Amino acid sequence: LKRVADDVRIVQEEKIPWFPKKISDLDKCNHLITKYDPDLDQDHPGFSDPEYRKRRGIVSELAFNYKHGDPLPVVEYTPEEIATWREVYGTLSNLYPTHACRQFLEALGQLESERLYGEDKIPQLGEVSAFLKERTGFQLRPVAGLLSARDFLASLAFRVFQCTQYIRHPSAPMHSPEPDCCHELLGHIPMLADKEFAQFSQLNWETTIQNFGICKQNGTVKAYGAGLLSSYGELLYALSNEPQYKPFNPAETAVQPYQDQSYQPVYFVSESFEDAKHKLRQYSSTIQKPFSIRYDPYTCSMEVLDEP
Ligand code: NLE
Repeated sequence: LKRVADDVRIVQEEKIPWFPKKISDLDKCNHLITKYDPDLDQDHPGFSDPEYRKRRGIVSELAFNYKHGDPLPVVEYTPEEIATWREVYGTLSNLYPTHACRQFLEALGQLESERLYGEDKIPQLGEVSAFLKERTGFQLRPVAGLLSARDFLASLAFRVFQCTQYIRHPSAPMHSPEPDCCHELLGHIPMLADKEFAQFSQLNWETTIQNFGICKQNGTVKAYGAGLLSSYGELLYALSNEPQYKPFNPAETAVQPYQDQSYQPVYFVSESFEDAKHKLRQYSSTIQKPFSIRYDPYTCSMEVLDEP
């Protein structure tokens, strides 16, 4: 009888798809979604610019060659790239005080006062990673493009955030169809410097709300989604009265496809971070799993626990 039970267990285990168990396994979590990249997407602003595509390829190569434990690659940005950054940074800086949530503004203030962020240089991943590590234990690794949701979320479980290093095309600074360094550095990094948000990101999060979420704060609505905080086109649109708003409900947002070609048709509004966290916890407890998992922060690895 015991034998049968063992056999059944082995069969069950084989059905569970592979997932990273230790932090260096993230070297295998680099599956990209290529539909928005400039080589394949005809609507990408860089599609008909061979110079741009070549440059993006060189920067992406750094990420393909990266292995856990290597120093984070340094990119020597060109004056034209820095000009794009200046445009994005300058425009967004004027919008943040009225459009971004409190946690974001606090972290951005710190990044600026430590001179990591400013209009004149594109921050390098190494220094930003060190900043985050001291605050919330998050660290960065480079990625070559838009990651699959599975690999993206798996990295968060290790408090690792995967960042692109190339920059958007200069013809479209207000919105990029794919992540770029403006999106990572301005959209995601400041939020990951907030303790509560970092904790939340590691535990259970999902990609639509992480990129396009809005929350109520002091009687008005503010953006906390990274896709909004890095796109001044969409940031203005999302907080105008044009789009449709729905109360945040994990079961619904989890299946809402987001689209990067242009702005979202609907945005989900949380009552507060507290409330969003509570709702997500409740939702994730309804997801059936054949085992549970515990993150061991000393070894940076996952312990798989059998269900009692
Ligand atoms: N649309 C965003 C931006 O322009 O910064 C990027 C979204 C990546 C998911």
